[in-house]
Amino acid sequence: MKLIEKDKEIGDLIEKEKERQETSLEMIPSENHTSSAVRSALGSILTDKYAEGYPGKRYYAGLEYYDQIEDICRERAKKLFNVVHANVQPYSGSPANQAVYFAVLNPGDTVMGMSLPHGGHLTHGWKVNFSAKYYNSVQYEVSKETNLLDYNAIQKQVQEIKPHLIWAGATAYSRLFDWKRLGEIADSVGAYLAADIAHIAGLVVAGVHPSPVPFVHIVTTTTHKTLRGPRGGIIMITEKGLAKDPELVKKIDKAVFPGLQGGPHENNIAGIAVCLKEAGTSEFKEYAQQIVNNAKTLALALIGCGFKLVTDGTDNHLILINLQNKNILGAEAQDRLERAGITVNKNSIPFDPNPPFKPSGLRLGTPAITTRGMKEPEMEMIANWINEVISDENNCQKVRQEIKELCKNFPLPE
Ligand code: DSN
Repeated sequence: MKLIEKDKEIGDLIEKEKERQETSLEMIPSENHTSSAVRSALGSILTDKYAEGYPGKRYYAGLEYYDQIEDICRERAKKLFNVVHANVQPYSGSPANQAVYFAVLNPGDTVMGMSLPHGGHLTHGWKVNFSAKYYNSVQYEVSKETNLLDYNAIQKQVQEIKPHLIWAGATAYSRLFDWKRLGEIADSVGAYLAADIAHIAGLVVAGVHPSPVPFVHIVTTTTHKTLRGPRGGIIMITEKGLAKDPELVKKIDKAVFPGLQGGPHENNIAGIAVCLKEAGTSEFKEYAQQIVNNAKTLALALIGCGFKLVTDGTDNHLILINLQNKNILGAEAQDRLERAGITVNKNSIPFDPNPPFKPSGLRLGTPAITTRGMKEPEMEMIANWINEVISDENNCQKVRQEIKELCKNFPLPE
């Protein structure tokens, strides 16, 4: 029986959301549209069973096929990212990062990560998060002049602080990471270096962003952003990580289960396995390259419309607009664009004079609209629409109609 016949209330809302996605542009850089193959695995009977433990060592019976699925998923992750171990059980990115703390630190140990308002993540030691409440967190920031990571300054700070763990990775940084330099900095004080590549994982596997793997000990990622899978998390250990700590595989696996989680969501793990297979194809490489080409085109077109971008452009999938010269705050801009059919999110900019709930920036990205097949000409149109809506609220309805027309030519993946 169809969902809509069994539960009309929920079925109707899902249909409405589908129509919303079909007729508008999803431009939050951490979001994407999954394939129907990924969604089939996710919505399969694999949601029915408990599977506490790991393949071959479970606490429940009846897991012959679950074991094979999780093994395939782990092997695909190892091959795709070129790592020696992958744990595919974390429920998402924050639990994956939490497991890293649990595996390699004791409460009170010192951790360094990029400050959230400068582009980092909550779990990299931001003050309201467990990572700063249970650990001694010291944050590094971007340069005031360039808004870029200043590796000399980070090195100096690391030498003074001598952290046990350093996080590298971001949610709102539009430039490449110098993993080699970060590796040297961590090694100089004997710290673990963990790369959180949640935003850029799809770009990394496609080779359009340098891989951190040769230079870091641990890599974490979500699976639903540029990687285009279901919501989930992976923790990976590199050769360098194993050389630093031969117990690292055991420590990470024990931290995930039984340390922090119970039964893994094996339907999700099957969906991740499918997305990892898709991410190993030549079509995916082209897709990832197009994400970056689109972001660069959009960035230039926005600059052409008088927008000021943090770091003046992008090397990856995301753009951070500094709205201070436009006399509008991020929240109002986000609301206007939503009414016009462009979904983006308000975001702090480095050294933002305004509070996080009323920040001066707007974060947008190209992964989802690139999945729909949009290319450079559409990026020019989108920049003009953003400009029209930010310049004059009265343009929202006109732009909404134009976006609906554009979306008819770029269906969601089926
Ligand atoms: N919430 C994610 C993002 O939007 O970037 C980070 O975890």
